[in-house]
This record gives sequence, C-alpha cells and structure tokens, in this order.
Amino acid sequence: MSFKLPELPFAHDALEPHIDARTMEIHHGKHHAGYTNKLNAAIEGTDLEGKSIEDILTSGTLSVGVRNNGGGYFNHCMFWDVMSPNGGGSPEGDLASAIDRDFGSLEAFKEAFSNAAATRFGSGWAWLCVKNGKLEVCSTANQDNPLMKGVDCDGTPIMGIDVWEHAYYLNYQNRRPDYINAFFNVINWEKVAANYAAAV
Ligand code: MN3
Repeated sequence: MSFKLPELPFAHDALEPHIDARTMEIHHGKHHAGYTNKLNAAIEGTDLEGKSIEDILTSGTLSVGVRNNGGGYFNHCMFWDVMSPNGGGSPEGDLASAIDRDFGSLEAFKEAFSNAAATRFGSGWAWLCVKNGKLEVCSTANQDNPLMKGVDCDGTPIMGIDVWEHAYYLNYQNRRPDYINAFFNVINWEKVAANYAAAV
C-alpha cells in the first residue's frame, strides 16, 4: 500500500484570478506528485510503510527523505482541501467564535496569519493550529508542519498556506503579500471549520 496523489477537488482554473491555472497544474501535477512518489520511495521496506501520514509525521525523528516528502505530501493535501472556488468570506459557527475569542476579531486573525506567512524567510508554510483547545498562528520552514516533533510550532493544523515561490511566482513574482491577500478569497471556511471541530 502506498500514498496516492489526491485528485484536486476543483478544476485547475477554478481559483482564478486568485491562483492561476498554470500554477495549479505544476503545483499539483509536478510538485505534489513528486513529494508523493518520493515519500513512497522513502518509506518502502521500513516500519513506516502502511502507516497513516499523520502517524508517520508524529512518529519521532524522521529521516530527511521522510521529513521533506512526508511533510510535502501532507501539507499539499491540506492546502487543496482548504481552498474552494466558492470560498472566501467569513467563517461561521464555533470556528468564528473561536477566532473572535483567541484573536479578537476576524481582521486581527487575518493580520496575524498574513504576517506569519509574509515573514517566513525563504520557503515554508504558515498555519492556523489548535493547541490546548485554543487557536494559534505560526509558521514552519521547508515542508515541516506542526505535527512534527521539534518544530517551533506545535499543535493540530487546521489550515495552511504554502509560501514557497512555486506557489505564486508565475502570477505574483516577488509579491508574496499580494498572493497572501488573494488566498483569503479562496479559503474554504466550511472545511476549516470541520478541521477545527475534529481537532478540539
Ligand atoms: Mn508547494
């Protein structure tokens, strides 16, 4: 049994103009596919084979290959899931209440999340996590994520944004903040709320 590249839950061009079709084709079909294939190669014949990706990532000290490609596999699965062509707007229900409780307002959350994403030097991700029942924002380098031990950002991730240049460079070049602003227009808040409900 090996990991499979998940189908995108929408067409490549469905997130335009916020995220362009060519970026989605390469990001999903090349980058995510590459992490998936390399993860399978890295766990083949080891005691990690057959485990869930969550169990692998939380299992302790990971080899470089499992860390980079297992992180890349998980992170991109979550990324596609938390975006939608019908996304944007505002969260509702328990997630909306928790954002108000832990950040003060949706605007204050957006500012904290944008800041984490914009200030991550080089390649990495920014996250919305649940830690001890509370929402927190943080960021990780490379393909690390909050499930891994020893990263400076721990909790259960419920939403992530990819800030590697491959995620935005074709359309936004060096303008990472514009890409981050555009991401808010495609957030699938219903999915993030479901992730929140599962995490608390
Ligand atoms: Mn990526």
